[in-house]
Amino acid sequence: MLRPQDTGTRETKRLDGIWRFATDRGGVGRAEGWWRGPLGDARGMPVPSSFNDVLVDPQVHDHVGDVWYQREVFVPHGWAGQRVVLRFEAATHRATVWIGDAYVVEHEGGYTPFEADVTDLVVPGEQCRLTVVVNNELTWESIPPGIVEVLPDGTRRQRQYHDFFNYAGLHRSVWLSTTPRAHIADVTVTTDIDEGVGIVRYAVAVADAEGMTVRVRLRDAEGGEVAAAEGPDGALRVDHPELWAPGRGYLYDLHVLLVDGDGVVDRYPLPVGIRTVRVEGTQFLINGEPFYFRGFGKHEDLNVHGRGHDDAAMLHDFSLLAWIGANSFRTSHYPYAEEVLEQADRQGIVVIDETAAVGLNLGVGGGMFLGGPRTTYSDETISTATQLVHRRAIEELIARDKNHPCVVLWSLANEPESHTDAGRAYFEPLFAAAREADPSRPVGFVNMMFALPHTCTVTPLADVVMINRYYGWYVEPGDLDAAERGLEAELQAWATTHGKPIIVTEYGADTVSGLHATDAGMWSEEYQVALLETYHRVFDRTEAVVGEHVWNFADFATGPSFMRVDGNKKGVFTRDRRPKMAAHDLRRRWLGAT
Ligand code: BDP
Repeated sequence: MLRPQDTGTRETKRLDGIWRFATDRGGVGRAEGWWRGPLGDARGMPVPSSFNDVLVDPQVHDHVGDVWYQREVFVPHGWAGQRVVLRFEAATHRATVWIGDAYVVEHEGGYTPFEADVTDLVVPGEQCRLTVVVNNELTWESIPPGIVEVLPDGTRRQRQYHDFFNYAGLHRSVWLSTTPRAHIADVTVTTDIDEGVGIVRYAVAVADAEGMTVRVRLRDAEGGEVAAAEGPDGALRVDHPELWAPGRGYLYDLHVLLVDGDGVVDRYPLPVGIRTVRVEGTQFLINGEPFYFRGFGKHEDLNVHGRGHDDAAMLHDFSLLAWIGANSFRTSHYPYAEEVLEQADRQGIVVIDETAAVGLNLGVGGGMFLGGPRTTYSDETISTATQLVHRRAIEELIARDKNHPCVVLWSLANEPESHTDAGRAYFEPLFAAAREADPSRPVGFVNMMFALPHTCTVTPLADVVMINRYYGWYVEPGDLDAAERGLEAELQAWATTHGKPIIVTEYGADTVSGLHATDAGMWSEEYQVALLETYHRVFDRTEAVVGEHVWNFADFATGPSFMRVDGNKKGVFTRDRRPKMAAHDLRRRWLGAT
């Protein structure tokens, strides 16, 4: 699925702005057909944004169920004769869409785009009513999972198995766009380096284009043509290629043309970075060179916006990554906005791309439910129905992000139950699906401490070991000597048992910005620095460790919990992006800055 863009043959109209918005407290909107007319009792709500924190209204903030968005859309008169497409980049966690009275499309999964051909539902030069119902409930059949409790008075309450706040709404842009009727439907690019020559393999899918021809031209960053070919798939050879590399986001432009005789029917340019990714023994190789991941697990999380995309905030985060000397991050715990990946491509930042499968582990979350279910994989909990949704989430993620050079590794889940045969049975088909969808990149998942080197049943399926560890925080709290011993012993065991590269995808300490202590007590800035330095000593002694991603880049909002004070405070930056002491310390380690 190609992202809309303006080209010589395509036009776009972003439908961002303030939409009419209503919470459906009684859950009656679908039965009453709210899309058939203007929403009653509507308030304004910005798109893109989470709806939760914009208004000062606890009933909106904590709403569980359906919310309705609506606006009028003018379809440009010049679009007559074109194919018109409506696209949502993210509706969290599921949505159904109507134009006027007509049903258009529905989609499950809060972080991948969906679109529909609406040519027959709109009239160029006229206005139409666009209505979307977005549902934010997490259940056993959603990724991530959760439980909706219905209280005696009918109020719905969300229980979930992850700490970050369940932000919801239209988090990313909504687009109306055109393509010609005969059009380029998809482009897939993989790259290789063959004795110094760059190879760009491409495959172009077209629609309604019988008898037409595909042509591709590859241009360098200055616009000079370096290779060209004809046909829907093939390989381009680039002599003396400028490689895409960490810290150097060099991009070529693959110009795809659909031609009919001499006439260009459709054109679509795609940025392409030539690079290779391979795992060899305990090394993670980019362009044949050992790569060491320095960076963070992040969140899409901001004051007021929630998880809503914001270009200014995004560029500021990237600027902070450069300032601190990070070369990579993980899209914990869901696919991020496409703008983020585009920026990572340009900036040469390496990305571990993760699905929204977090909390598939009732051994952790079960306790929070005080008697809730404890068996993770069963017909009543994480079942084959969940697995099917998870599989689609993986396929949609790969379909969306396959062409980004920044993405070097797929993460299929965060901290699932992975020490049991049931976990292995659940994940085996998912690894197979990911490898089928993308044979070119390594695949992994993020392990949590219940599954150790000799008991983890899922790591054998993965190309790399990714582990989250909290020695010195949840384990051996306050005792960094014990933490150092425990961490070192465990990392050695991972290295010898599996012989794969190890990325420590989370480690950190909750830290209240401004809290200082001479004895480096827990929650102080001094403790965060001391904990990170402890881990770094161990990493530097362990050859198989090829990456350190501190948890978290910034403080972030969570649901209510006795373990959190105004959110998760493991950020190296505060939620408004001010550095804690640890940020300066990391900058010294990563950049040698003084
Ligand atoms: C890890 C989770 C992460 C949490 C973190 C924490 O992967 O989402 O925020 O713990 O507790 O287990 O800070």
